[in-house]
Order: sequence, then C-alpha cells, then structure tokens
Amino acid sequence: MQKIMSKLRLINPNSPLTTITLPDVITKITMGRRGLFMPVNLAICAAVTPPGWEIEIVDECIQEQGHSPRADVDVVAIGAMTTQAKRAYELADAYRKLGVKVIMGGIHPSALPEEALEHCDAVCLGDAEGTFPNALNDIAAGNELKRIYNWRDYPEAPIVTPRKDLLNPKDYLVYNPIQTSRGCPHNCTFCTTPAVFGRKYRQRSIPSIVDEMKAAQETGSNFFIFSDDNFAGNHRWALELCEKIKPLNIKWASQCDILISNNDQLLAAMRASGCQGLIIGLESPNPKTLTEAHKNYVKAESYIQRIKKIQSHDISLWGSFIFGFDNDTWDTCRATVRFAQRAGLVMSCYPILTPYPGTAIFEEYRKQGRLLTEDWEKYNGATVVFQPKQLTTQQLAKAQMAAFCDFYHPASAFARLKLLPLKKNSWLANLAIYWGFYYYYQRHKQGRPLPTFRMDA
Ligand code: B12
Ligand code: SF4
Repeated sequence: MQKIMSKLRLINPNSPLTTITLPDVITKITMGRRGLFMPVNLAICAAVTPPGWEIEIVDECIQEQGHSPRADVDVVAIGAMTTQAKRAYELADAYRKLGVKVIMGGIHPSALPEEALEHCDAVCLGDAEGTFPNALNDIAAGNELKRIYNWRDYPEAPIVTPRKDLLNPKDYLVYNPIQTSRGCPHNCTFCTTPAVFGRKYRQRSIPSIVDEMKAAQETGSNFFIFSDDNFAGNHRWALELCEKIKPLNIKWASQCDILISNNDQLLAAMRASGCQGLIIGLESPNPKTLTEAHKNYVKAESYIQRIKKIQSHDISLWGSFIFGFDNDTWDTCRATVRFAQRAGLVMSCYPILTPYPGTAIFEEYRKQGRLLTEDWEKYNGATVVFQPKQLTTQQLAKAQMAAFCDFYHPASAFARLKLLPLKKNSWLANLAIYWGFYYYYQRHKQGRPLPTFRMDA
C-alpha cells in the first residue's frame, strides 16, 4: 500500500452571484442540480498529482455555505477564472495565515501571476499537466517552491484523463464534460484563450478520449459535452476523432468556430458520430463589429449561408453574441437578436463585453481610462465594467436582459423551433431558460416586467 505523504485540498472558489448562475435560479432551471459544470480543471490536477498524496476536492460553487479554511491539510491548490479571483484570494490568504502552503493556477492567475503571488506561494502558469506535479514534488522533497511553474517549460506533457471519481456527478447539470483539445488558432482581441495560452492548438490522444468515454458509458452516460475552446481547430484531427468515436454510438455537443461550415466531409462525420449541436461564437452580425474585434477570419455577410450549411447536416446551433463593442447601439443589439431568431438558432447567449486581464482590449480600455472597476468579481459577463461608447452602462445592461427575454420568449421559441419535427430537448431548454428569467425578475427584481426590445432604451 502507498504511504500517504501529505494531504492536498483542491478548491474551486465560489463564483459571484450573477443572473445566470444564481444558485436558486440554477436549481430551478436544472431541476435540482446544484451546479452547472463539473470542475474538470481540478479533476485534472488530481489526475496529475504524484502518488502518495491524499486528495480532496472542494467545489464551493455547489455549497450553500462557503468553505471554511482548516489547517488539516498540507497543501491547498486553488483554480480561478477572473470572476472567481477575489474569493480565491480570500481563501488563499486565510490558508496561508493557518500555515498551509497555497498553489494557484487557472486562467486568472496565469494572466496576472504577480497579482496572484501576493496571495499564494506558487503559481502554475497555463496547463496543469506539467507544472502541478513538479510543484508538488518540490514540496514532497522539501525543496523550496519556485514562485512560478511555467507550462511552456513542459511542452511534452500530454492532456490527461481527469479523476472524475472524486466528484459526485449528481451535483452537476453537465456531469460528464470531456476535453478533447485545448486552445484556438484565432486571435480575437476580447478572448482570453489566445491571450493567455497563445495560439497553439493542443490535441489530446484519441485513444485516451475513447477510453474516458467508454468508462463513462459503463456508468450509464451516453451524452457528452466536449468542453474545448474550439473543437475544430484542426479539421483533419477532428475528422479522425469522429471516425474513432462513431462506433461508441453516443450523442455529443461542443463549441467551435464557424469555419467548420467550409468542410462538408467533417460536418457529415460529426453528425454520424453523434453530434447534436454546436455553440459558435458569432459575436455580432454587424461587419464593423467583427472588424473591431479583430475577428477577421470570417465575414459577417456570410453568416446566414454558413449557419444554414451547418443546420443542413441536422446539427443544431447555439449562437454566442457579445454586446458592448464600440459599434453597438440599442438598435444594433436589437438587430442581433432578430438575426438570431431569423437564423433559427435553437439557443443563444448575450454576455456583456468584458475586458479580461491579459487581453488586448483590457490594455486598450485601461489606456483610454475606460475601465470602471478592477473588482474581478464583476468580470462575469453580466456586469458592465467599462464605459461603453454609444450606450450608457444601464442601457447596455438592459440590452442584455432584453435580448435573453425576447429570444427565449415562448412565441420566439415557437417561431424558431416549431412543433414538428419535435426538438424536445431544445424546447425544454428554451422554456427552462425563460422560466429562469421570469423567476429571477419575480424573486430578485421585485416582480418587475421582463425587459424587451419592444421598449425604447
Ligand atoms: C465550462 C465552462 C464554464 C462553466 C463552469 C466552469 C467551471 N467548472 O468552473 C460555466 C458554464 C459555469 C462557465 C461560466 C462562465 N465562464 Co466559462 N468556461 C467554460 C469552458 C468552456 C470550459 C472550462 C473547462 O472545463 N475547461 C477544461 C479545463 C481542464 O481547462 P482549464 O479550466 O483552463 O484548466 C487548465 C488550466 O487552466 C490549468 N488550471 C486550471 N485550474 C487550475 C488550478 C490549479 C491549482 C492549477 C495548478 C492549474 C489549473 O490546468 C488545467 C488543465 O491543464 C472554458 C473554456 C475552456 N475551454 O477552458 C470557459 C471559460 C473558462 N469561461 C469563461 C468565462 C468568461 C465565463 C463566464 C464569465 C461567462 C459568462 N459571461 O457568463 C461565466 C462565469 C459565470 C460566473 N458567474 O461565474 C472564460 C474565462 C475568462 C476569464 N479570464 O476568466 C473561458 C476561458 C472562456 C473564454 N475563452 O473566454 N464557464
Ligand atoms: S474563435 Fe473563439 S476561442 Fe478562438 S480566439 Fe476567437 S473567441 Fe477565442
């Protein structure tokens, strides 16, 4: 039997209370699940932890009461998106006061390592696979921890299979996410993926993906979300993956860029391997906005034709748009929602433009004095944290809500989804989201009417 060397606690800090992730709203729209997405990042950290460590994962996002730091472990490792950073630092400070060593990683500490180092002993930059075991080995060997473990120093470390056995699938709506690749070859100026990880597209070994799926099938899972940045960053590899997973007879969904519409062979292989739907970052149907966002690998004028092509393969589309670019007005935001309805998207989302640290627009807005706050908790896509150009902050916030409420209104759902052929899951998701907004306005906004673009700004 392996001797226990030390105790390790991995923590997913609470996300701030934003509209879409308010715990009571989540519980309502997910019919009882406590969280949306299993924290795969920590399950990966657990998977690369060297033998001999006793591991516990604490997911604050599914807890009613926050986690209370206790000095009953030797090391705490905390992951954070930007919106989780404030809570992550509170936990890190509290653990350090108790004399526990703290390691931080994830997208925010990777973007701002110097800031994170004010609260922890070491930062793992980028992917955990190479960095995290080395940090733990240094602790186990009694070596001094380096301040920074940089993933670029471990280029050979492969993407591993996460230890999902340490989490309870019943806690999550998406209880079986699978990461097949990381990164994106594009360079949109608002996106943290190329800003923090560069543009190198990293693929996981196909046999390890297939094995992870087979193991999940044994526990009754047959629907998978591929939680990639861009499933189609390498068409040849994606085609091979589809061919290998086809015999598993599964259903899956993922996100990718719209250039997939160029490749009929890949689209057909995706559908044949069980692809039901794709989330595509469209940002805006306005060509000026795409230019502003440096999303120059595609022309907005070609969107409808590309969307129709993907839909013709019987793959449903979820469009992701962003509100708040300098070109945006109340009217362009309304036009975006009307576009999403006209395009027959089954789902869509409208986050508020957020200048995440590390991105080009963060630097640009900071130089222009347009950042209204650096309270990271507010960097959640549901709060206006910069001064928009053609809208007030209130108008921008209202446009986001009007977009969700108009798009998911049952009449809009009926026009997009029709009754036949019955898209049961899309209907359920649309009604659940509309119900979530209705509940939110009743419960948290004193019963005020839902915003709509039929009103003026
Ligand atoms: C699933 C997902 C979610 C899930 C939950 C994620 C979770 N479990 O916490 C949900 C749907 C809830 C979500 C919400 C949001 N998300 Co999100 N999400 C993702 C997505 C698609 C996959 C995350 C994932 O599981 N990745 C797989 C893991 C393995 O990758 P990873 O987290 O990067 O982890 C690796 C490294 O970063 C590192 N690492 C990570 N943590 C740690 C910890 C330690 C200790 C160490 C050593 C290393 C380490 O090692 C890991 C393995 O190599 C990513 C995009 C992506 N592909 O990563 C966006 C992403 C993380 N989300 C993002 C954003 C912006 C949001 C929202 C703010 C969006 C919005 N407007 O609503 C909200 C936040 C809402 C809120 N109130 O909190 C951004 C983060 C930007 C930023 N700077 O914070 C991302 C990167 C997408 C993007 N390109 O912009 N999201
Ligand atoms: S295509 Fe998507 S993932 Fe890639 S850089 Fe642009 S926004 Fe980011």
